[in-house]
Amino acid sequence: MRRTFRTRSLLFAAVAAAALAVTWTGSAATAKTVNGTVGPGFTIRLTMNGKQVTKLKAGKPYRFVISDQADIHDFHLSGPGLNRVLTSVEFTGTKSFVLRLKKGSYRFVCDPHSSIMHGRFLVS
Ligand SMILES: [Cu+2]
Repeated sequence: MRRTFRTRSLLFAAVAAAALAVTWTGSAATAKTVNGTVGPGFTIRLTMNGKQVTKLKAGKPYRFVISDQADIHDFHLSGPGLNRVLTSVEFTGTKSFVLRLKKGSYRFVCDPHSSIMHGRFLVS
């Protein structure tokens, strides 16, 4: 009887601590990850859980993890209130950004090859 109570208390404490940990690390930790990939060929993609991103929610934080796999491409994201080169042409590697997007249509391109390397998604 006593042992059961103690076990439950410990379990409760652990759950409470976990809940606090989430609160402390803030919204960035709870942001869903969106994966951007550009290169190594002439491709640019934006995916979430392996599926192409077509819509995201306005005002929610998303962690954009951009993998730039060539020094001839960049990853340029633009839309309402945003016009940002997330990875430059010279850069290769991965960068991470937590972004909150506004309602509207967003476009991502590789600037040097924007006629063939581009995509878009909606935020609502
Ligand atoms: Cu390119």
